[in-house]
Amino acid sequence: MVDWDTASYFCQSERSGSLVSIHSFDENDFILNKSKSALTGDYMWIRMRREKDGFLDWANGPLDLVNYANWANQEPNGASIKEDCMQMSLKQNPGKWRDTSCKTTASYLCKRPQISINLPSQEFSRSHIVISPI
Ligand SMILES: [Ca+2]
Repeated sequence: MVDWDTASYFCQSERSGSLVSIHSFDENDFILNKSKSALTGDYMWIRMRREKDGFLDWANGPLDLVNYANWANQEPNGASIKEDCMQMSLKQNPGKWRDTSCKTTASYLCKRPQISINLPSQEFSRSHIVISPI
């Protein structure tokens, strides 16, 4: 379990990728399922962060559209109390997102494009590899 910065740095430096970004219900489900075999703990980091301008964005990785979210009830609720990093719940509220302090610790998954040819590019699970950090 590590804080958001450590997780993000590990994915970039050790896995040539980034923390997971999520762009559809299917992708959210895919990652939740992947977490069940790969991760421990109640939450995992995703790459979404609150930027200085207050907007949520996919930080520290490729430019990705913010086109999907799966917030838990009453989340995100931490704009005024520095809950600037986002997590996905694994146990209590599986698949739902929340904002929380970037300094708390959680598990994480890294994502990187699959290097291959003749890929059906729209199918997430074949166009990307999601890997556990350890
Ligand atoms: Ca929150």
